[in-house]
Amino acid sequence: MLRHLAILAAATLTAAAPVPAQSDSYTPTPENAAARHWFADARFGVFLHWGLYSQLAGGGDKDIAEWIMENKKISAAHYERLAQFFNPIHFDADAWVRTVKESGARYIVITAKHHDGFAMFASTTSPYNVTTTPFRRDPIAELAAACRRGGIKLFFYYSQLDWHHPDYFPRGRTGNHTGRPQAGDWERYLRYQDAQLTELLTRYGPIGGIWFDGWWDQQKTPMRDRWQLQRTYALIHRLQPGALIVNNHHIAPFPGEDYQAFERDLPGENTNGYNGSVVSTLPLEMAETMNGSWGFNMVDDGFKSPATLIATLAGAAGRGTNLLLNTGPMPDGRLQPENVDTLKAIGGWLRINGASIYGTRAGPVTPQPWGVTTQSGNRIFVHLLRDPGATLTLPVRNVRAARLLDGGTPVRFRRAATGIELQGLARPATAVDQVIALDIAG
Ligand code: JFZ
Repeated sequence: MLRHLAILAAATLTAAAPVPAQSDSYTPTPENAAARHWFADARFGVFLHWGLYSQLAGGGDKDIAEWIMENKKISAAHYERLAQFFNPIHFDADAWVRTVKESGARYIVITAKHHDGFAMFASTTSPYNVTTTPFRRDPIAELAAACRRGGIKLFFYYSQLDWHHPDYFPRGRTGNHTGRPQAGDWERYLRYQDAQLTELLTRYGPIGGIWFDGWWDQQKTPMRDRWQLQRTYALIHRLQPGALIVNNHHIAPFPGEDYQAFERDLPGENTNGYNGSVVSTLPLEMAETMNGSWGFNMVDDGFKSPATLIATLAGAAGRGTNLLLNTGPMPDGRLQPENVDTLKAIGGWLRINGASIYGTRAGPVTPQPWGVTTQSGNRIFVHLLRDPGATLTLPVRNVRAARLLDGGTPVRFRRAATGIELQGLARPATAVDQVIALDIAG
């Protein structure tokens, strides 16, 4: 940061032309700009947390899943044993993709490597990868092929933080109970990371992008720019210019990042204390769990209802944000049946109401107690997430027609001083999200 300020100051003294701020210095390629547009249009993705930890299923603790190595202070040597048992005999990539398609989601983000450091893909950088387990197959390759067949874009979650690699040193906030020697070559770790990313970007066809996590582990250690993000991001954009980069660091995006991630909160909200208030002008995405857990947890039955999650999806769309909805596949390779049911229910709603979500941007009315608006061309969608009463005044002009999106029943309206007043509204108490489509003059 100080270095950037120094460069800016020096540049200001010598150059007459305005100096772009550091955050503007990255110009996306045309492929990348097109991918961002595709991404914002997609509006709904499925997040998959799957790894060695899935086998432990939280160990009976509702609050533990993919963090079990850290939470239970398991040494790297002991945790490695899990690789000897990994054999998800029911894994069927096409079945996963079918479920994702039935949910209406347009993309998948899967954990290629989580904090435990285990590569779920065939990596030649280290034997600590899925092909050295009894399973021997490369589930990432199978999923990439199934996604290609199914027209689903595939993104890779990649943890910069690593609880296993000895060269992840100096250690950060976590990973301090793994029994690794207090020594390591940080530059060698970065080379390992870049080598794995190169594999992910060259062996699985065109991918949607890389979803980084774990940056924050080094946040409180003295060398804050230890990550050399620009070097890693440049590598990715060079290998696949259309691949999008996102980093779950919970602060304002760095140059090179193509969209901004929010964790279990809508942009601008911060109920979990994870997200700062900065909402950038990049495309936005909010990741959310179906129960309380990212990785499979056998005792967490606190499943959010389809209605709740559809409201989250619409609420996100009304804020110009994608929903990335998580499910943690089970150790046998199947998706959790409860989650499959929920995904199908969301898909059922989207088949009828998808026009109010896909391809939309945030609508002209900011989020309200009754719901949100989205817009696509000359159509504005009013999402009634709660009963607004019989009439609703909206600051929208030039309305030609108003109809329920589901069924097309006309909705009465009259011009009001500030826009229009919708009349005779009767949102059924059982409605999840009653959508009214307004046609406006072009
Ligand atoms: C991260 C991961 O740690 C988690 O396992 C999961 O993959 C999720 C999607 O992303 O979650 C975080 C990241 C940062 C903080 C908390 C949880 N943080 O800074 O407090």
